[in-house]
Amino acid sequence: MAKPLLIIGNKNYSSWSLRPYMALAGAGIAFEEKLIPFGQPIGNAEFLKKLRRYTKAGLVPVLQHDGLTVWDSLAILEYLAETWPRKNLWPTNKAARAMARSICAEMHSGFRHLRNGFPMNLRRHYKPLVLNDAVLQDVARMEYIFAQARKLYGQDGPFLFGEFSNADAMFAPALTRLETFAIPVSKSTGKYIHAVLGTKAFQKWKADALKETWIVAEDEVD
Ligand SMILES: N[C@@H](CCC(=O)N[C@@H](CS)C(=O)NCC(=O)O)C(=O)O
Repeated sequence: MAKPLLIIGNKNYSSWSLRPYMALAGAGIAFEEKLIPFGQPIGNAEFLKKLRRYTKAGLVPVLQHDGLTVWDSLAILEYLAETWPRKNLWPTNKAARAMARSICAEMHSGFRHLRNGFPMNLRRHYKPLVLNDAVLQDVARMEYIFAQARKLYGQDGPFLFGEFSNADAMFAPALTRLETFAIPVSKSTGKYIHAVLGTKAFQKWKADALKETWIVAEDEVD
């Protein structure tokens, strides 16, 4: 089968790009990547011009494979699971799969307070900040999800559903935020963060991110 091409933004900042990258690399699917740097401000004409070659949607990530174009992280995760079924990117158990899909959708449309106030920025490590109630609620909800998935389906490995799945890929950027912003979490969440951020897939992404020199002012919190 031809290798898919994943089009992404800056590895230091592009949280949505990290998700399909983690799914591909975490599942061991061979792929090519094309990075289009954001520039200033985000959404600038130069970025959009380069991206237009692949999609008119105007956002990364985008996947091209076998003459098809798939855009938006969640659609890409679905496409990968369907195209490489033996990689079990969705859990094989139906109830686990239903939960995995639900929490991925919840991440895709929710956790706004955490996502908006604490942008992914892998090169920074912040001192603990005072968190408002809305952010604390996002973190509590996320930790509850993690605990439930691990308790019900996590017995065969360190990830949410035991083996690595799309759910771990989807939450990976949030885990980086919990770490870089020194957000207090339970011991079991800490272990889960360690499992995902310790994968070869994430370590490779991070090593590349740390070599980048582009600064995106909107994603720098002071
Ligand atoms: N819901 C979309 C969000 C994609 C998104 O917001 N991508 C950001 C980068 S992380 C982007 O392309 N920003 C460039 C811009 O806003 O011009 C997805 O899941 O793929």
